[in-house]
Amino acid sequence: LPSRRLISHVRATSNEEDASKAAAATADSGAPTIFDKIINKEIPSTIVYEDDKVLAFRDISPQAPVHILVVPKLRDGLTQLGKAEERHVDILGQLLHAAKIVAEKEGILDGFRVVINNGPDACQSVYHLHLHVLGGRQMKWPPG
Ligand code: TR5
Repeated sequence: LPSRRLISHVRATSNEEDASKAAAATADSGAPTIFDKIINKEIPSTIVYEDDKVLAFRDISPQAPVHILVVPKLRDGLTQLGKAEERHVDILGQLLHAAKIVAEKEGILDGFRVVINNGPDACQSVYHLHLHVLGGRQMKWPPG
């Protein structure tokens, strides 16, 4: 037991934030997510862009001055990118196009990053496919 405690201590101090995110990351259960409520407007969000297929809203915990999530309104099995199939090709393109529209609206076309976290090892926490659009500051490379 003491050694187990030591290991968790080492992890926490090497990168506390990553470790807590990884610990909070869950597997894909296919259960409805909080994004359904945001899409249905049962929970308020700051919407930046909307069309019949896509919704873009500000992340509640922004990691950059601009941090917007772009989601398909209909999840259709796309809990994560790793579940993408041929039938999703159109919506995948629409999501990327919406990311560009969002970047343009936010005035960050000179430099922005689009991120998809896929699965527990990438710290995915919400199992409804979403693109993170990040910008408004110098982005670092490589991402962690
Ligand atoms: O970790 P992944 O890639 O799955 O990204 C999920 C993102 O959803 C995180 O960046 C969270 O900060 C964000 N998130 C989580 C909630 C939430 C949200 N963004 C806007 N509004 C939110 N509400 C109302 N509730 C959340 N639980």
